[in-house]
Amino acid sequence: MSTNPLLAQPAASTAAEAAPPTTPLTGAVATLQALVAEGVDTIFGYPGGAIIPIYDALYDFKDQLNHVLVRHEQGGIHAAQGYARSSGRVGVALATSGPGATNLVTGLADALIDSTPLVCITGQVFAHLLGTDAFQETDIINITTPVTKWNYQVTRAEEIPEALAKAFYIARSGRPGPVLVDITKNAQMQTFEAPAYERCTHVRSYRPAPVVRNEYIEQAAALINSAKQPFILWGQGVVLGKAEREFQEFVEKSGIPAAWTILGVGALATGHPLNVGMLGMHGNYGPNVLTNECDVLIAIGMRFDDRVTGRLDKYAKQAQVVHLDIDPTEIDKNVKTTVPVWGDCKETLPLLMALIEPKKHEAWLARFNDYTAQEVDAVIREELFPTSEELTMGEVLQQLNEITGGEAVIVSDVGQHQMVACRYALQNQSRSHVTSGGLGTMGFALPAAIGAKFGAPHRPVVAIIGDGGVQMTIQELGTIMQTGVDVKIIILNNQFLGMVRQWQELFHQRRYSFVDIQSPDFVAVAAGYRIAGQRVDDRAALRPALEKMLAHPGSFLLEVMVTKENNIFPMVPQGCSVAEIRLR
Ligand SMILES: Cc1ncc(C[n+]2csc(CCOP(=O)(O)OP(=O)(O)O)c2C)c(N)n1
Repeated sequence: MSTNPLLAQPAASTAAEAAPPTTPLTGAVATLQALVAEGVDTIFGYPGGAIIPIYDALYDFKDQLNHVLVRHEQGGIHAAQGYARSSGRVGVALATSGPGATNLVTGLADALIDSTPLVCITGQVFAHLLGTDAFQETDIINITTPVTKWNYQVTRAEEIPEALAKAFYIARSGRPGPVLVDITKNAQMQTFEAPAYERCTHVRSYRPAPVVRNEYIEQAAALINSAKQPFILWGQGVVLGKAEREFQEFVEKSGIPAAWTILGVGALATGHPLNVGMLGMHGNYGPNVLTNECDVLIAIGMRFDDRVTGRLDKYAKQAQVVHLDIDPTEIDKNVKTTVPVWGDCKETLPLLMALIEPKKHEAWLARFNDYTAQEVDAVIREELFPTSEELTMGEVLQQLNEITGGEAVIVSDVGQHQMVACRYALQNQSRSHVTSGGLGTMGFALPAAIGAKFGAPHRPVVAIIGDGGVQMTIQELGTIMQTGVDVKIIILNNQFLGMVRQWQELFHQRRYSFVDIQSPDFVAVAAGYRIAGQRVDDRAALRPALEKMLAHPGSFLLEVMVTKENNIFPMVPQGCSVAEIRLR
């Protein structure tokens, strides 16, 4: 008899006893059981021929899964993103094959660049028809490979549980991101003997959480302890790592001024004395200028995006750089790092905390405050408390802050209003601003706000959208109507594609080329969807209208007519260094 355990055959009776119990299931039911087992409560989707078996099974899962019928698959995936961003959970979107699947592509690209955990499930034609140009067949795996963290096509029902378990694990672990599982129709319909669902905890050749190296923690602490003018830049990694508490403790113990990228906002309250403001092209004056004067730059969970760094060869050249990130491909990608701290900041921040000395950098912090005072005089006061007759976007945010006290989840679209919302919205807690940061997807906010409300049902959700962007996904008012979800929508209407107009004004001699956009009567459109609304074009009406909107039991659309040609300042013009930021 062989002594090699790999060759030893178990006795037949033992094997029969050890076999796990199985249940006959269709692939469609196994798909939904996997979602329930992964803790999913809400899914956003739109049916079609290739995903009918899953929709048929959904009929019997109504008590366990709340399916939100959107009006367009792009709306579905943005809603799933909003859900994920406000709740910290995995967002789920369903779509049929062909056009349904391709309508997800923008959302996938958006979720990948903004590290949003999503599982998208697409129906696909029967396996025997693959590659035949069958009706509504599209090669969604190849189409979505560059815009997903992982994707996979399932052609047999037996593969479904394992594929979905992997999908959820990959979406939420390490640096989160979107995954797509494409399931052929035959796989949804086949019955197979399904073992009990097992969540995935490991995938060969995928290392989501690195082993933290102590020597780098020690080097980083030594640099921080010896720094005279240290500066912290933080990004969404703090939020994704659920490390807000550790981060605040680190900032407070080190006494180091800290500035945020737009996706990191709220990890430290906007009113915290060490929160010195927003980085980047339309960020605050002090953080941009002083990036080029600090001696140690501590980047935490941020990726040195070009909107943050401006011209790279003139970016923080004087500073030693400590970079904490979970994704090793971010380290040294754009900015050369002195000390790389590869790891989850939930783990690395406490290690670093233990080694840093408690300090205060009062003179250095005062410099940030001096710059803030200059920015208030040059820009902020007039934006928030205008002396001009026309309404400004900033005063709408200011009034909103006064009413909500910074407790609302703000969901902003893309353009000038987004920068105003990022700059001026008060944020008392994390996960309070959902916006399309990396991709800058117009049309994101309306559906994302729907998802954000499902993800944070006990918080007020206010979407801030431009008159251009809202027209990209306005059909999702139908989703609001049908679900009754309570989303407040503020359209800041400047009658222009404002951000493009600003660039044409400043850099193209005011040659306004196709930025003058007409809009429908938005309040009438809302009424058509049985959503209450109001239009405001004078200052006296603004505050009462905002109060009415927030007190309204249910969704409400408020259109505010604002100055047509206002520009967002400060601004780091493209191709300039952060230190060349202009106040006007
Ligand atoms: C899908 C998409 N198309 C085009 C753009 C380019 N773009 C960026 S901002 C902007 C103007 C946005 O106008 P509006 O929604 O009215 O907002 P405003 O800037 O006026 O606040 C455009 C066209 C984009 N970001 N996304």
